[in-house]
Amino acid sequence: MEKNKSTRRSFLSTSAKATLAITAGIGASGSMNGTWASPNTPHHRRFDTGFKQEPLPYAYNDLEKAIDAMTMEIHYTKHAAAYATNVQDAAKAEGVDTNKPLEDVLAKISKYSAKLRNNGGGHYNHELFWKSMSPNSSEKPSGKLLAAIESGFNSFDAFKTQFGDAGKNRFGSGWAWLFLDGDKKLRIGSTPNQDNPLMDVSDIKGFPVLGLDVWEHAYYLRYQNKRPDYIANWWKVVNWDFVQKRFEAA
Ligand code: MN3
Repeated sequence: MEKNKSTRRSFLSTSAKATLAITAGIGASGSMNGTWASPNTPHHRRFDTGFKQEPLPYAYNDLEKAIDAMTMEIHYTKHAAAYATNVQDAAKAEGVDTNKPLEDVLAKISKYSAKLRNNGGGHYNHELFWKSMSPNSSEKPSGKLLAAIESGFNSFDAFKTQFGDAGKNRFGSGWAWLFLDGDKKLRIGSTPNQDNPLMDVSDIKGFPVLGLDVWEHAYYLRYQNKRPDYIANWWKVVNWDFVQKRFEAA
């Protein structure tokens, strides 16, 4: 595998044509797990999102520490699946090339319909959300990400409080975010509905590294009105390895 990759790299350096072909191939797959990017591709493009729903990376009952199996199943197979179907419909109706990353559309979402905004955001946010959780959470970041969190928010606990408050104080439905702003500085914020920091219409702008769904459909069966209890338990399932990869790629 490693040998393959370096062969590809040296081949590329001598062939602009091949660069184009392979770049196009990556775009078409919409893979968030790609391990290669062209020299002109920003590193975070490795996390590009396609328009189709990807498989859940664990079982519905794997996150019981924080989220019950029925909530996971309904959330993934009904709510998130509907966003995926509807974003494809809207993209088709509005002439959007679905072989290109969804991120490209979100960056200029003001030019498109409310249907594309709501479902494009909904699809992107949930694809990120599933990957941001794991049954084998370390419950704490490490390395450069931990250092950046500690320097940005004083301590990991202070960060958790501030992020949790962003979720608790979001009136109605929306998301809490940890994101990198244009200066690559970590920031906390929240967005209403299915908006996110990639959107040109968003009050907060940047590259999302971690997002928390605070819509009632994400927690109501177990927690009812107690959103703060859901948020407190959610830290037990955060996939810090994934968050760290996004942070380091941005
Ligand atoms: Mn949701």
